[in-house]
Amino acid sequence: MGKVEERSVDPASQKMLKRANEEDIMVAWDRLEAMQPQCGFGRLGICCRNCAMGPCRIDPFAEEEQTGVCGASADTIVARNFIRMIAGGAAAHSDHGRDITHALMLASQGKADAYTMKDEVKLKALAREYEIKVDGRKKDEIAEELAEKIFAEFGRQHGEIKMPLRAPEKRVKVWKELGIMPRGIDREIVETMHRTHIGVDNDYKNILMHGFRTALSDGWGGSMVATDLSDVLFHTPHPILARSNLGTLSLDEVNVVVHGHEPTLSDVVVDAVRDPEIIKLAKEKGAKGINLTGMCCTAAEILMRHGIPVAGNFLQQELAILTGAVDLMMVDVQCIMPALSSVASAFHTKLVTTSPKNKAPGVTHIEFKEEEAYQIAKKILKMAIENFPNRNGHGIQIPEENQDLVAGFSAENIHNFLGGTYRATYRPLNDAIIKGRVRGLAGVVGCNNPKIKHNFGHIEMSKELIKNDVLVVVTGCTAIADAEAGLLQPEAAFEYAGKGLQEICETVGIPPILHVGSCVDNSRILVALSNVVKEGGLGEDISDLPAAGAAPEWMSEKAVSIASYFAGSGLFTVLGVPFPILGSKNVTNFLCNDMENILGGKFAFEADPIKAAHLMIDHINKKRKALKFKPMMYE
Ligand code: SF4
Ligand code: MSK
Repeated sequence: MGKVEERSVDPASQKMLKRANEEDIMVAWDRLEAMQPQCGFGRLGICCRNCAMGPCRIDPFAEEEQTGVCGASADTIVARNFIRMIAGGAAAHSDHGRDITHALMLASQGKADAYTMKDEVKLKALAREYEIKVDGRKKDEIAEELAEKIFAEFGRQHGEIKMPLRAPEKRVKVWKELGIMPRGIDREIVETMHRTHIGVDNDYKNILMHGFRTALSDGWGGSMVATDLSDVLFHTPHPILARSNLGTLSLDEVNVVVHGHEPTLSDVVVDAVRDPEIIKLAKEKGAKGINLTGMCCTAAEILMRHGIPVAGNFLQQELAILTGAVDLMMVDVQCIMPALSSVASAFHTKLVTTSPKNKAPGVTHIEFKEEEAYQIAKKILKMAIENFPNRNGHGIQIPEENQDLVAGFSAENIHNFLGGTYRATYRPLNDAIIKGRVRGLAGVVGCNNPKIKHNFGHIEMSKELIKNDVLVVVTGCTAIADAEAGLLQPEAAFEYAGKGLQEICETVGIPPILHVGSCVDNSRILVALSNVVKEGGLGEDISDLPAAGAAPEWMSEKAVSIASYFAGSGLFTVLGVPFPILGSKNVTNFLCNDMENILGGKFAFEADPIKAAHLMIDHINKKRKALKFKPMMYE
């Protein structure tokens, strides 16, 4: 069992890791240790099992260049494996987007009472974008037509999908000239599987370029659909105060944790916990009420819209159960560790799966159906209440750590905040960058990975960036890490930000790090950057902006897709853990160097978050110089 201080920087997590050690309960860090040494071929991306002549693996030290049985080179194998990761991530995000579209369709047809179109302004704006007649029509009619048109984007066979047209004109031109405008959201994922089948594409550059098209179909397609239609159904977030970390669990209330990604069930649970019948039942069982908290991206969805506390990020899912205070954890899809059931079995915690796409052996499954969302939410809550009296069997240890945060920023409201007094505009933000108050912009996103000390990469990188006057936007597990470190509060600007950024934060009353949502909400960053370009004065393309992206602790295929649509949209993007591509010098060189001349963006790998932040700052400075901006105001 490893030292807890080496596993996480978060004191609350350290306490639970200590408990895991003492009680001999395996958590992700232990399983990583037990897995050593991990397969070097896999790490370098040079094993292939795409057909039954294999598995083949390329010896990176062989004197003569090796190939697989079919003749596939290391370049081909690495490129194929890499774009299959993109496809896995794009599929997860896009299928999420499809589910939200389905919920919108049912809501518009009056078949799902729990949902209404709460954001009519956004509904109409989207409808106009999709050339749907708005005037004089009921919102249900508009929503039904919109859902139909968006469904068609998934399986589009002719032309191209619409949302990438939100990018600056020059960016769209780059994609068109390279022939990588996404055509259909599902189509690009299918084509990735086709091209990477035995005996198809073996030109690594051609393979990689299709990988970017697949990633773009996620960021400017499936993820963007998920974000926009969630806003229509559940309303676009507004800045909101909330709390974070394991200390948000309650000693005397029924603790229900929602974990996963989709807001369709969790948003309804937010209503159901306020149901008088549920509150009465909880009290009858000796609890003071129900305490709903979230985990991972589902947490972000209900945090941003309702201020529901966040219990933790990816590596805290097992630790939440280790408090002994979680009466029920309900999960939907993505980033849910199969290990949860074994940790839960050591406590009274009831684990419930809700998606037909995610079941687990021996775990209670209550299938979620949009048509009966409220009743299902209540059924699960009743199960949690019934389980509350069973807590006593195992000691409860809730860490006291419980940080305030502000969340709820979006491409729509950032410009209200940073905009002028009389009209919403990105102008003051652009001017602050041009005049050297703000150096530039950074999107820091992504998961935790036990290979990197939990939360260390996110927090240190974010702090270093704001210290250097870079305005940071965060999503997913990064946002939770930064919240737990107190960085998502306006006061953090005084403690950590450079003078220029501090002045902006003080004037506008925002934190130096803006929480813009869940993993699919990385699409908000793309739209915000496009808006900054369109406002003028910072170049003509996203690749001209003094801006960069990073995923300091990434682990999931979704993060590979996100990083690829960031880089494919023109952003320099730094990863804390290398992609499994180092087994091919050509692929590595293409992704970390040459692609900058083609797509404007490229990747770098750097585990040290301070060094990584400086790679981003150097890039931002390079872009400022190219734009002939004045030196930073306070340097
Ligand atoms: Fe081996 Fe080629 Fe089959 Fe891959 S596709 S397993 S490299 S023979
Ligand atoms: S939850 S994809 S661990 S950010 Fe979106 Fe966190 Fe990464 Fe999952």
